Amino acid sequence: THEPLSDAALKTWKTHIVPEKNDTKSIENDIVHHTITTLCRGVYNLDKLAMYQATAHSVRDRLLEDWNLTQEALHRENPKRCYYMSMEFLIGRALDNALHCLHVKKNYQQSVENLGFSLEDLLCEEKDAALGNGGLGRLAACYMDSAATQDYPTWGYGLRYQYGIFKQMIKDGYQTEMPDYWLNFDNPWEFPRADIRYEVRFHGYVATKMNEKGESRMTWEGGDKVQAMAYDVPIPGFDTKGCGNIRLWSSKPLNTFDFDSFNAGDYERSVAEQTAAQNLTSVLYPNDNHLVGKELRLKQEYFFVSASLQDIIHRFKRAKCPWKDFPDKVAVQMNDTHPTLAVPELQRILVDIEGLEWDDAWDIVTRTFAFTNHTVLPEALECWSVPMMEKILPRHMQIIYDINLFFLQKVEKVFVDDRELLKRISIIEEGSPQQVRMAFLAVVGSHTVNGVAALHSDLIRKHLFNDFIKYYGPDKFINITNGITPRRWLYQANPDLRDLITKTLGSEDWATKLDLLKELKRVADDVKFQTEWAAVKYKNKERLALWIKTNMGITVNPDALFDIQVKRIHEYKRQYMNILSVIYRYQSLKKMSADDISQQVPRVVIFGGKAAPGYYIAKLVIKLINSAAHVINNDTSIQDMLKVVFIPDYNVSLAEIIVPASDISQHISTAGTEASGTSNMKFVLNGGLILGTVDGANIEIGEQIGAENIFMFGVLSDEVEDIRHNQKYHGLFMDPSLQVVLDSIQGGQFGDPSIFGPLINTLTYGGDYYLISVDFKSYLQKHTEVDATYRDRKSWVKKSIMCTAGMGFFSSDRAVREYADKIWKLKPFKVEA
Ligand code: AZC
Repeated sequence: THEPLSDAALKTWKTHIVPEKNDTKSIENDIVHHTITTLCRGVYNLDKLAMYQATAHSVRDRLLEDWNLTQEALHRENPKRCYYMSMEFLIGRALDNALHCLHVKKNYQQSVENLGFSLEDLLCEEKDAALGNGGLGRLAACYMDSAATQDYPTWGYGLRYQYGIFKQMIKDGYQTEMPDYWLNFDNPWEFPRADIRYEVRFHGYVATKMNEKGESRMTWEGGDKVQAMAYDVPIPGFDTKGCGNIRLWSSKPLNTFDFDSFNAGDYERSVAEQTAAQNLTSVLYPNDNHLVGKELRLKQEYFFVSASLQDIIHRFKRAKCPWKDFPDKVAVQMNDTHPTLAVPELQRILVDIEGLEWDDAWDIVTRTFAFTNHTVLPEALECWSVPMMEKILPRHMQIIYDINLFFLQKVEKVFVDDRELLKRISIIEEGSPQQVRMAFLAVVGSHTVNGVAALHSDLIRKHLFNDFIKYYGPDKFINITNGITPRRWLYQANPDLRDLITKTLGSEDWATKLDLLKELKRVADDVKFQTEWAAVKYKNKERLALWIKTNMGITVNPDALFDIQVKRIHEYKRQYMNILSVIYRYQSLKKMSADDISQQVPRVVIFGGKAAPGYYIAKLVIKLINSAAHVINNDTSIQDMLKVVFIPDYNVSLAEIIVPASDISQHISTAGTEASGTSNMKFVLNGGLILGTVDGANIEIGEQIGAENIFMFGVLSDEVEDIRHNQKYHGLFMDPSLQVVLDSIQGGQFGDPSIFGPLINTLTYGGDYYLISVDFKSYLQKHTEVDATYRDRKSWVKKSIMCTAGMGFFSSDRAVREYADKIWKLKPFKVEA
């Protein structure tokens, strides 16, 4: 709180509007201004990077006005807000997106050209903000875009990692990792808030003391403290004055002198402690759908929720509302269980510090939080050992025990004497050591829990949270199917398709009302339109082919069928099955006469994705893909009918080139394992067909675009358990075509077979947990069907159009509206110019 400015000062303030003119001359002036002032560079010392930075700064000035307007208006009117807590935000690049949101791209293109550069070149100078692993982090970024675009007063909270997801390099066919130190140069897309800092405590002990009312309260004392400093990342909305924000926390050493914990005389050690404090937020844990229970990670999680809650409470207190109104002003969405410590943390603040009674506090907590589950994979469910928690967060551990005790007492009243149920539903899992089941804590601490696609939500109701439904009833558990932002994933990534759609529909309204795409169905049979549509796809394939040629030296033919699987490498996603089928195709070609080969549908099979650095089997899959690619791509006898490409370092920016170029993409997880998937939506939105299993959002995509426009195969999720059971007791049936493929690998056709032994064992000795041998036959059959369909180009193009036309439902605008209506009870808050 500061003294208000005098009226005169305020007037100056209000009339000083940051860049208002978007004509090319003004833009040029602004860019030059930044090269001189912000960068301190002369005309003879300007490279692309400097030019990018100056350009970015000039765009950021234009965003700032909207950012300030929005935050001021929110401050004044104080509507209910939502906070999206996520340990990951996989944003990618910001410049192109901002130019589109502000509708200034054309003029910027011209201005940059007038200054002697090309805008497309400059865009590539930007480093991706890669503060996420995969689907979960990218979803958070899409939701921030949609919340801003639809004027929902929503802020993201996260961590400002200095190292984003590692850079992947392929050496000798193997993945190697390089640190992604993305903040090397100045980052125009963040505002450091040196004045917004909070202290966060770890370790220490719990004591009792009297509060002002003379009541006895617990207090958390001693231990080590670090500071959280805020960095704000503006999130422009498309076509609106409103501008969203993601507040990222960075850990800093505490600079105040703390006599209690100061090691008198040990200077070196105190410097080391300071460095340790800074290291807390330095690196993003590179695991997707897999928990690695490291102490530093637990500290990151607490650091993140502690700083965020202090900030939220600080804002809440400014309006001087009573505590009971907190849930009417604040909704918190927990993106998976990573922020679940926010539940005991808010309870601790309310009871220990604010002096509320336990039950009143708990009522506030459970009306504030909601929780999104993103996975059913057991290895991804967070469990923290009780001894570790007790050491790092002693007071929280007590509170979790109390939350659990009161919860179990209530359950017990309803299900008298059901010891087994109590054991199953307990937040604490017995064992040595005991574990805290974070998903259960999140359920108990939330008013609403959601899954991310219809099948996934059904599965968590039936299995993971089934006992909770017995107690709470079904209404607490809902589905909100994921979505993607059409701005980045079509408007920006696929300019030619964007222009064709806009021309056909007569306006750009579809970019914010994606349901309008269904109007494309009217022209799906129109030959001229089909030709234009196919030409766009071809051009996008040429663009990708050029990228592959330039960066990897591999020639691929844009006339071939582009078959793409890009996503994190994981056994459950079955890239292994894909490469095995590619080898099968290769062997089939090898058996054909030259004449027959020339009659085949040429295919380019493209892979991309990172394996977690410690995930041995996933890394072997990458090696197998590259070994197979080496043999296949160099075999002239197959007349280029098959090419295999592993694109290194798959990331958001590469996805923007890859996604528009697919004829078909693969989403082939074992049924019941992929909660939703979101790249499936991106590909279909861009007119790519999909080959997929009956899993996640594939199912709903099929419903929306029509079963005739999607290639589905494989066992159903409710068959999986029985099949596994049978395999265990009656042994594995190895599909003969699969056996031939495995034999060729073991026979050394793709290099030293001993390398691949452990990979092959996952099928033969591992019990084929992901059912590759079970689905292989129907998978190959679908591939044959894909080839046959592709031969009929007219019908293929029509399917492609019907794909895009049916994707309205999968806009993240729709998803965010559902969150706002069903969970957050949040209204849009329009900011006027
Ligand atoms: C992913 C799911 O695997 C993916 O299917 C889903 O589309 C995505 O979340 C967004 O909901 N999950 C994760 O990335 N990580 C975890 C821990 O679930």
